[in-house]
Amino acid sequence: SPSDVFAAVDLGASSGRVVVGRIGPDELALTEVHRFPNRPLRLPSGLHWDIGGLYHGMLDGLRAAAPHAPRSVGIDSWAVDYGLLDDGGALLGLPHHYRDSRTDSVAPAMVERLGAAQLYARNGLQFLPFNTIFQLAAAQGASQLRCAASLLLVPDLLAYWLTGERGAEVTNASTTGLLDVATRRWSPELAEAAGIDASLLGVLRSPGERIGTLLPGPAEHTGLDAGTAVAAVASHDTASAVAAVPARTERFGYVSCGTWSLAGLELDAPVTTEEARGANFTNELGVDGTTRFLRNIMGLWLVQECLREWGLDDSALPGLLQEAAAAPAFAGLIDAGDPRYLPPGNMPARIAAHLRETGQAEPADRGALLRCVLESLALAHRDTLRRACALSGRDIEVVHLVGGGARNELLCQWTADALGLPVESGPVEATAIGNLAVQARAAVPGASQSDLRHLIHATQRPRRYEPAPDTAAWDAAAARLGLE
Ligand code: ADP
Ligand code: LRH
Repeated sequence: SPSDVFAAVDLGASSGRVVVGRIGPDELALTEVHRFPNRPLRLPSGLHWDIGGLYHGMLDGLRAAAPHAPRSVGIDSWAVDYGLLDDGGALLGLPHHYRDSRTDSVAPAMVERLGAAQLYARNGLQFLPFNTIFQLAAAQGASQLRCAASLLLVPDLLAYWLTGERGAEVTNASTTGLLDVATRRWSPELAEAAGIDASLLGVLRSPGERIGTLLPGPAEHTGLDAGTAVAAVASHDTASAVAAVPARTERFGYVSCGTWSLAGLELDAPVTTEEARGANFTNELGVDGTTRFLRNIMGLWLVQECLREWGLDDSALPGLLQEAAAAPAFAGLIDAGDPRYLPPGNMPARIAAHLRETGQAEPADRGALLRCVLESLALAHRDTLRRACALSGRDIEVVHLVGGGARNELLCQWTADALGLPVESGPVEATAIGNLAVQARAAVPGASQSDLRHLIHATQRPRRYEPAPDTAAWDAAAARLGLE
């Protein structure tokens, strides 16, 4: 058949899904066969991922995918977090959640010790307190780390449970802080700095490589053919999302907008200048050896945590967004890149406190609070993309906003207005599509990334938001926050 079927397991911080894709030269048809919530566990040992629940969600999804007879399965998830295995392959405790507070003081102390410039020259990463290198430093002395024989990032851990094969997919490895930005190999010096034996780190594999086939247990549980391949994809969700940006020009910026907003550019090579470090830009690896030059913005996490505090879920969003649209413009603004928003809890109160501290009025109601968050996110998108262009010497003519945030019309329009550039929104499921696309390219040699982007554009038409005629109001708002 000219079309092939693949399955994507895509684990986001807020939910997991399994998507089946039928892909051919002119076809990209998606079926979401399973979706499940991703609920972290707060335990005496800290904030953890419910890795068993996620494994179950994946298997249930693969069972729903089995009747479609996928040729291969690919797994992606959020970055940086890992499980440790002992020498027999047993998991040593629940993986920590990147929002756990145990790195709070360890991370800055480690940067101080190693030197921020030296660290950036070596790994090219923005400072985020949860980078794996800092998590490992925080775990020094823990019995689990002492007993560990290997460290597997979350998608690699799940792939290990499916296939029995261990390894480290390179796009996700590039988020750990342990990969050398120049050689794209594990850095023995950085492993030593993190206090681990470099032998813990798995053999690197690239998107498109075959990991293995299903073990009898998962094959039986899911009903998938035992010969079904598990393929390495761009297992960092953001790398998959960027791979699926339906760009038709090279002059594009992107915002991968879900729990986080990851805003930046796709480059041929890293930018590790002192200016890029000062602006806290990261150089993560994309497919085909590209660099994702971007910065993390708190994203829709701010909204998710307000909803949670109010006892609501996403189904309340359409109504609340109408209230936000009716609330006064630019009444209160926050820095949506501020690390104070990293931990969970009390989000509306924390935002109100931030507004008070900066001499601004507290929001009158939920609509006003939501407006503050969305305008602030649009300003952060603008600041980040403008700086990315300045730092890399590149120019853009369009911004692609993909992920769940593409459903938020206010955020898309305001991002366009703030930047004075058109925003093309969607696909909402860019990450799953990027996961599937890498599998399809591996199965059908010769297909290029740009062919795939055109196919995605043709089959998942983005919605276009034209910017307002001038940016004066947004310029003034940006100036209030000291942003570009
Ligand atoms: P992640 O992959 O990080 O878990 P998603 O890309 O799935 O996140 O995006 C989830 C976000 O999408 C939600 O937090 C919410 O803000 C947004 N969203 C979901 N449904 C809607 C909707 N109907 N209208 C506007 N935004 C929505
Ligand atoms: C988005 C994401 C992001 C990382 C964060 C930990 O889901 O992978 O790219 O910085 O989670």
